[in-house]
Amino acid sequence: MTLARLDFLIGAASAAAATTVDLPFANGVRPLAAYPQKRDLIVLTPRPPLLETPFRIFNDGVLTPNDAFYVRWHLAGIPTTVDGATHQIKIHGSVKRPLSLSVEDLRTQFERVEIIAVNQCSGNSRGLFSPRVPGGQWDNGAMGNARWTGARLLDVLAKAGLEDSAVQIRFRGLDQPLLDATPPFVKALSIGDLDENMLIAYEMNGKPLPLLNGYPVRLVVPGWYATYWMKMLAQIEAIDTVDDNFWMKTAYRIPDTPGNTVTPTDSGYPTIPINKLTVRSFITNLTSGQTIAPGTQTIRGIAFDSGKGIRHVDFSSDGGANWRKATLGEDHGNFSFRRWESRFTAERGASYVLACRATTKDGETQTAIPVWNPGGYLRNVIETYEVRVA
Ligand SMILES: Nc1nc2c(c(=O)[nH]1)N[C@H]1C(S)=C(S)[C@@H](COP(=O)(O)O)O[C@H]1N2
Ligand SMILES: [Mo]
Repeated sequence: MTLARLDFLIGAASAAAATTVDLPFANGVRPLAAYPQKRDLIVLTPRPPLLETPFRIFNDGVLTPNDAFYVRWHLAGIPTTVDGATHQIKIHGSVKRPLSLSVEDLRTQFERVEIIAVNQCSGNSRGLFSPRVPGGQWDNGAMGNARWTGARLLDVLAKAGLEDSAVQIRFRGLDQPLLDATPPFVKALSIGDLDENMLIAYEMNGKPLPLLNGYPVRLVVPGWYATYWMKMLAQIEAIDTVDDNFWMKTAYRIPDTPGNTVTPTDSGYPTIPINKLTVRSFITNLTSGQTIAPGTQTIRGIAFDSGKGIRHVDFSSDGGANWRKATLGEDHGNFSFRRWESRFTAERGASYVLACRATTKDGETQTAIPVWNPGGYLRNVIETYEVRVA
C-alpha cells in the first residue's frame, strides 16, 4: 500500500498562480493553482484548502477525474502524510465487539462494493445566493461524481454488533483543530438513516483516494450532502444519544419549513440537520454570457438528485416559456450524474435564454424561485444561460 506523502506548499502554490477566474458574482475573482495530486483548480481559500472544480470539466465525461475533484476541509490541521499500511479505523462506543480495522482488513474481510455517486458540498453555489450569505463563496463547482469502491458501512457495523441502546453513529477523521477552542470535525448519522449504499471507500475511480479527498479511506453517503462523507476516516462510534457537537447542533442546519426556505428577516423557526440532496441540472457545454454560432446547436448537460433517479430533463431556449424533453445519456445508477442533450436552432443576431429542469422518478423537480436560507444551502433553482448568436 502506498504512502501518500505530500508537502502543502500552500503559500507557494497560491503565489505561483498565473491565472485567475472571475466567478459570476461580486468579489468572484480567484486564483487557479495546482495542489498536490491536483490539476489547476479554483482556490477559494488556501488554508484550509477550499478548491473548486472549473465547471467545464463536467462536460468532459460523467465521472469527475480525481485530480479535478473539488476539495473542502474545515480545520487547518490536515495531516500532510498518511500511511495507508498502518492506518486504523476504530469502531467503538455502544458495540458488542469493538474493532480496529486496517485498510487491508476492509479489503479482505468484507465484500467489495462499487457505486457511482455524486459528492456535493452543502454550500455548493452559495456565492449565487441573493442576498449573499456568509461561508465559502462557491460557484457551482463544489461537487463531483466518482465511482467509489469499498466495504459497506452496515457490514462493518454488523461485525462490531450494535448495542440496542445505540441511536446514532458518529464519524471522525484524522484532521485536527489547531486551536483548543475549535471543535473537532465530527458528524453523525441516525441508525434509521443508514442504508446498504453507504461505504467506507478505499478507491475513487479505481485508484487510491487523493490525500486531499481523504486518503486512505472516506465515508461515502450516496444521496446525502458531502458534509457527512468523512475523509481520512479514523473513528466510528456508536452513541446512545443524538449527537450535540457543534457540527451537528449549530452548523449545517436547514430551516424545517416548507421547501426549507425562509426570508432574511425570519427568525425563531425550527431547524434540522442538512440531509439529502435536492434535484439539480446544469448545461455543461456553454456558460452564461457566451456568444455561440448560428445553426443547429447541441446543448449538453448533467442532472442528479438524492437517489430516486432522473425521470426526465426538460430544455428550454426561451427562458422557460416552452419546454421539450432532452435525450438522457447512459444510466450509471440513481446516485450518479445523468448526462442529457438537446438541440435548438440558433438564428444569427438573436439572443436566447436557455434553461434546464430535471424531474426525479418520484416527481420532485426544480423551482423557478431560488430557496433562501442563512446557511446558503440546497440551491436548486432552474438555472438559466443567456447566449448571443454571432
Ligand atoms: N475529515 C474531514 N472530512 C470531511 C470534511 C472535513 O473537514 N474533514 N469536510 C466535509 C465536507 S463539508 C465536504 S463538502 C466534503 C468535501 O469532500 P472532498 O474534499 O473530497 O471534495 O468532505 C467532508 N468530509
Ligand atoms: Mo461541505
